Amino acid sequence: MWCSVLKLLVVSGFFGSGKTTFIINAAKRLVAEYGLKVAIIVNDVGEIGIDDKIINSYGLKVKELFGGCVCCQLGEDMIKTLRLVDRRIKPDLAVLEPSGAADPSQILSVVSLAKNFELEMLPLIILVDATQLMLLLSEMPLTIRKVAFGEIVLINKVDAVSPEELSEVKKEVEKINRSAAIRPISARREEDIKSIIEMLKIKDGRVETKIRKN
Ligand SMILES: Nc1nc2c(ncn2[C@@H]2O[C@H](COP(=O)(O)OP(=O)(O)OP(=O)(O)O)[C@@H](O)[C@H]2O)c(=O)[nH]1
Ligand SMILES: [Mg+2]
Repeated sequence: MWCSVLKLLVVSGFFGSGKTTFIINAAKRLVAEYGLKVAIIVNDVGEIGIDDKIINSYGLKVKELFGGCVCCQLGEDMIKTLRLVDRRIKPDLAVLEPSGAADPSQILSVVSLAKNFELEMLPLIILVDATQLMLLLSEMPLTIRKVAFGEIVLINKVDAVSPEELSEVKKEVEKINRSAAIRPISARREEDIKSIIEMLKIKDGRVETKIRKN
């Protein structure tokens, strides 16, 4: 019996860290250059999928890319949504943007609970806003500790900080997460998106990277 496996990329991070910007730019590239069918799953319908301005400016084909733009909350609903996306859209890759308040460890445990359902997680990406990290560390230290769960930590908005500020932020991120691949990027820059996609090892229209399998 043929059995599909849903490849899932989770792009987490605090509010405003640049998740949507990263996902849209990465998805656009995955569609155009790798020929992948990408489903984007966000918490808020309307957050990205139906904004005409974004769609037009990126020249995206709405149905292909946003076919999977569905409401999702953590827990059973998330699994139901993933199943639905798998069955109805059959994407090569599903990209999930959890709310900025979501706890990445909770997402991982929900995913591991998925039964009778083939799901492969790509490395968990966590975005950090380089312009906000020092402030968040002092005001909301517990929130920023969640960065420890990332397998790839993207220090975003490097265009908006000085080299000195970036190096300070990088040191702090390294203290919080010693095992992640840490990359400074601007989610607005094509070349940065390209290099992160290369880390996901996509070959012949297939996502090869496989970190977890439930
Ligand atoms: N300077 C700069 N701004 C960026 C970059 N990436 C994203 N932004 C801006 O940061 C703001 C938040 O970006 P989003 O992509 O909406 O962030 P998000 O994490 O999806 O936000 P929420 O869904 O509200 O949590 C927007 O105004 C973006 O244009 C970047 O690389 N550099
Ligand atoms: Mg967003």
